[in-house]
Amino acid sequence: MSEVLTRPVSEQVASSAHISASKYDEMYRQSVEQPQAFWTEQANSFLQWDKPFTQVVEEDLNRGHCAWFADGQLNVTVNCIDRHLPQRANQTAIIWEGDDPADSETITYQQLSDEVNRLANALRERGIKKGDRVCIYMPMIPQAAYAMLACARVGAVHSVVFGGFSPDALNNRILDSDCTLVITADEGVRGGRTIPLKQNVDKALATCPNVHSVLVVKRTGGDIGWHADRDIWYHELVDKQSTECAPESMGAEDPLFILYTSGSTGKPKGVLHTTGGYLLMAAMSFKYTFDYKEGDIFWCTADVGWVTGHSYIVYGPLANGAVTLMFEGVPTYPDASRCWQVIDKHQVNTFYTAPTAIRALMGMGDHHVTNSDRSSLKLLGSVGEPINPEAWEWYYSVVGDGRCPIVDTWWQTETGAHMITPLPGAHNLKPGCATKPFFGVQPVLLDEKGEEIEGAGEGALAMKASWPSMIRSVYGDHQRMVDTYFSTFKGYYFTGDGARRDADGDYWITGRIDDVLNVSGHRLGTAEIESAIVLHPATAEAAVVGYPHDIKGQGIYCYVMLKEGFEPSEELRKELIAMCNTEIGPIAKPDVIQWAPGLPKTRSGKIMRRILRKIACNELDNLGDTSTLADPSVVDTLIEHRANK
Ligand code: 6R9
Repeated sequence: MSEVLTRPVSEQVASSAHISASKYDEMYRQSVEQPQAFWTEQANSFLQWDKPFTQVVEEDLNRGHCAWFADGQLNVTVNCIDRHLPQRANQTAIIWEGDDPADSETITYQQLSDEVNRLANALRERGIKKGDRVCIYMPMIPQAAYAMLACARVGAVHSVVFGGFSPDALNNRILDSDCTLVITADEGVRGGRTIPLKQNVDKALATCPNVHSVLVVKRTGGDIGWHADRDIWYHELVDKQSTECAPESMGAEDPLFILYTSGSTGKPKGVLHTTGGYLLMAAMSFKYTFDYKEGDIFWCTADVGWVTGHSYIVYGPLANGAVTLMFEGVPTYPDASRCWQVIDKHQVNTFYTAPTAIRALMGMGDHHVTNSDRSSLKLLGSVGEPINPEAWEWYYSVVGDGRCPIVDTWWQTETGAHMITPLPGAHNLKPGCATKPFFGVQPVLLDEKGEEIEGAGEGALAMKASWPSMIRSVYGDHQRMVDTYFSTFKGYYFTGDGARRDADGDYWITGRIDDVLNVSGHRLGTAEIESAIVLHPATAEAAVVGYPHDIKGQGIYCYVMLKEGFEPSEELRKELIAMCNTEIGPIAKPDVIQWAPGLPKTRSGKIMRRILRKIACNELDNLGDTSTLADPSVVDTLIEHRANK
C-alpha cells in the first residue's frame, strides 16, 4: 500500500460546519446506541408530518424486513415545496441550464408549486390515484422534476427510466411495474444532438396494453408520431389546470418510487423505496454531507434516471429549501470547459459528480479548468464508483484549487442515500477513501465464513442494522429482494461491494465482488449483457467480465462462442455490439469482443469467471487453480488469442 497523503480537516471549514469531529462522534454514538431518541428527533426536525409517528423502527434483517415511522403520515411535496412557501415563494428552487449555453431558466418555489400542482391535477384527470405506477422517460428538463413531484403529490409511484435506455429496456420496465401512464418529451437534447424519446416510447408501448396515456412535453418541436387515443401534449393538458391540488396524505411506509437497477443475475430489479424514511435520509444527508447552508447553490451532474438524481437533484435539496441546478447537457459540450463555465455563470457552491467525468476531463488538459474562476466553489463531491487517488488529487488541486474538501460518498440505489462518506467539518480526507459511516449506518466487514472482522482488515461490506432509506422490496418479487440482499449473510444486508477498514477505522471501497460491472458509474449486470448477446442467432454462449479502463473505470469484455457454421467477422462483431445497444442502451456496448472456441467451465458446467477476468485484465501469471476445469486447454487458447485492447 503506498503512503496516503491525508488532508486534515480545515480549521476554517470545521469552525463553521454543521458537524465538527466531536459533534459527529456524539451524534453517531447516539444514532446507534439510542436509535429511538436519535431518529425521533431527526424525523421531527427535518420533516413535517400530517400525523406524527409513535413507532420509530421495527426490523428483522433475517427476512429483510424493516419499517420506519410506520404509523406516521406525510406528503413528500408538502415537505419539498408547500412548507417553504411562506419564506421562499420568490427564492429560486431550480436553476435549469440547457444543453445550449445560451439556454437557462430559474424556477422559484412558487412556480415549482404551481407547476407541480397543475401536473398533479392533470394526472388525477387522467385517472391516476394513490398507488398507481407512472413511468417517467425524460430528458433533463424541469418537467422531469415536476413529474416526479406530481406523482408524489397524488400518491402515485414513479418509475423513472433513464433516457439513454433503449425501447426494449423501457418496455421491460413499464411491463414489470405495470405502469399505466408515461410522461416523456418529443426529443431530448444532449451535446448538440437530439434523442428520439417519443419514438422510443412508441416502440416500447407496442406491447404495453395497460398504458392508457402518454403525456408529451414539447422540447424541440421535432417531428414525432402521434396516437390520438393515447398521446396528449403536456402543455395542453397542464396549462388549463388549477394551481391548487390537495396533497395525498401518505403513510410513511407507502411506496414513493421504483427505480430499476442491475444485479448479478436476471433482469434488472425494481428497487422500491417508501416515503418517510427515504425522504428523511435524503434530506439529512444532503444537509450534513454537503454541509448545506442557506443560500448555497448546489449542482449534482447526475441524470434523474439514476438514484443520485432522485436523492440529490430533487428530493434532498428541495426538502432543505435549497437551490438545485439541473443540467441538460454533457460536460464536454460545446467543449471541456463547460462545467467550470456553468459554475461561474450560476455561482455554484457545491459540485457533485462521478469519477468517470473527472477522469475524462482530467485527460483534456488543465487549461479548460484554469481558464475559469471557480471562486464560488466551497465543496466537491464524488459518487458512483471508487475514485482513484490520481483523479482525486486532480479534482482537489486543480478544480478545487486546494481549498475545497472532497466528499467521496459511497451508497447505492438500494440504500437511497449516503451511507459511508466523510463529513467536511469532521473528517480528515484521504484520497480514494469513503471514510466513515453516516449517522445510523452500521457497516461490518465479513469474512468468507460470514464472521465479522474486527479492527483493520478487508472483507465483504454488509450492514448489521436497517437505516431509514433501506430498500423495502423488489417490485413484484419480494422474495428476490430477500434472496439478493439478505441471504448471503444471514441477518445482514449485503451490499455486493468489498471494502477495507484501515487503522483509523476509515472505510475504503474496493469495488463489486459480485457479477456487477460499474461502467462510467453505471451499474450493469454481466448476465444482462450476456443475455443480449446470445439473442443473436450466431452465438452459442457468451461470458462478460470487467477490466480496468482509464476513463470508464471498468470496460466491458465479452467472450463469445459461436454456433457451428458461423465464423467470426468484423461485421458480426458490430452486430453483437448493436444487439447490446438495442436490448439495453449505448452504455452496455462491449469494449472488447474475444471470439472463444470454448469457455473455461468446471465439470459441473459453471463458467469460471475468475479466470476470464484475469485474462481480460492481462494478469496472466496469476491465474490460480485451473485443475477443476473440465478442459484446461481452453485457457491456453484464450490466452493465445487475447483480444488487443
Ligand atoms: C449511488 C450509486 C452502486 C454501486 C456501489 C459501488 C459503487 C458508488 C461509490 C462506489 C466506491 C463510491 N459506488 N459510490 N464505489 N466509492 N463513492 O452509484 O448507486 O448506481 O446503485 O451503484 O456503485 O460499487 O455498490 P448505484
